[in-house]
Amino acid sequence: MITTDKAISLENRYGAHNYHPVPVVLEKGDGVHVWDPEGNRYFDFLSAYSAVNQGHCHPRIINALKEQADTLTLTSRAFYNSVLGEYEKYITEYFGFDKVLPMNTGAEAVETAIKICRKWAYEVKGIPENRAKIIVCSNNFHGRTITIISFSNDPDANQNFGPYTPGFEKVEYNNLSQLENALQDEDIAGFLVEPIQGEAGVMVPDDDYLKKASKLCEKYNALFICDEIQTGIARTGSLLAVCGDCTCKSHCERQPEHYIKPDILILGKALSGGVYPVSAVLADNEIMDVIKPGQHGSTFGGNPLASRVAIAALEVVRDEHLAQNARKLGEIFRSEMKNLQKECNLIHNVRGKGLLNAVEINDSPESSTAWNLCVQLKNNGLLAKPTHGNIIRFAPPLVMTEEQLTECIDIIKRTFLEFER
Ligand code: IF1
Repeated sequence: MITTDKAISLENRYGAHNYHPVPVVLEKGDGVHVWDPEGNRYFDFLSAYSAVNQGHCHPRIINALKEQADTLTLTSRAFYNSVLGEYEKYITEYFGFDKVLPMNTGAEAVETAIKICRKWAYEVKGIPENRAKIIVCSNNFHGRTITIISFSNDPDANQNFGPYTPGFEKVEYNNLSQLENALQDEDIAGFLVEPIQGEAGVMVPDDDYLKKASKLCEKYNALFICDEIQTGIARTGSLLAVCGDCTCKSHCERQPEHYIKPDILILGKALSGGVYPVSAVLADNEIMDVIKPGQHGSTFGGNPLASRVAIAALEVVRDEHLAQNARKLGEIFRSEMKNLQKECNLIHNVRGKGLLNAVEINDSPESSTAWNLCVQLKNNGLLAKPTHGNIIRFAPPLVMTEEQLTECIDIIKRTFLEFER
């Protein structure tokens, strides 16, 4: 039986110090709750960075994992397997694309999308070889590989990891004139964007930004690539953040003018409900078919275990109406946080969509106020963690009930009102 202190000391002694965790040890998870080794219960308001949208250890997903784990876990793609084709059919129909390229982590899926975009640029658009450029946004977060951090402007993410991968142009997020200006370059292959910038502090763009950005990409024959690894799978109150108003594909068919279809869609995290690393890149044939046998892959990509888990995870999102719930609870949460803002001087700004929300603390990013608030929240039974110093991200599992949300809002209010800087 391990204790909190023992677990922390073991991680400090034997683990690389690539994180600075909130001082709590998690031993058990169920739905919106997690427990530490001493049996203290917490509401999880980070959801493993939106990987457990379906709640911790969702029984339908765990059962799918257990059944498949007892049958066949990994074959490699040297052979077919009896689950992958069923999963590929399911996920492509679920999101409305011709094909999927199955991968494992989010960063791998982003790298895959970059490779597909570049190959399409040379073989379909006709950009001269090695000249393809992809537009990205400042303050982006797309993962931690060398190529991805090469186009990051966060020194923590890229300092002393050079030399960097070339072929990326940066524009300001939510700035259509800068995007159109950058698209004039005939070597532009695509535009990679987060529908909401999560790590940057839940930066929500103007309502028409994504629609107009997709139209600009169409006008200049560049691929519109959406990284929905954190915002997708119902987190922001619709199945995908990029298509905003709808909570399912059929709604988009009814109101096609609302529907923004990325040329390449990137998914991860909650694609498995946090049970197993599963990511995916979706595109239609004229883009995906640039990849020929032997040109891309991975040992675990498309394994039967991941496939079964992902089908179950997506079924839960649909059957438990998680997008609708996220939309409803998110509106309540932001409204209550804005009321709290009037009662205390700790809150500078409240923003978000669905259950991806952030409270910007009224102090400098260098201050420890947000951190100290998160430690106090932990002591009061709610787990959250600051991003970029003074922004607290609040993102509970989407299975939360209104009653549980009310209890959590009370914890947050009490913590903020009792807090002394
Ligand atoms: C860490 C951040 C969040 C992502 C988007 C790709 C990836 C992520 C939009 C890569 C991953 C994770 C990574 C994790 C913490 C977390 C994170 F703080 F790092 F930035 F959520 F905001 N695109 N985000 O959010 O997916 O390879 O991790 O599966 O690296 O500390 P991955």
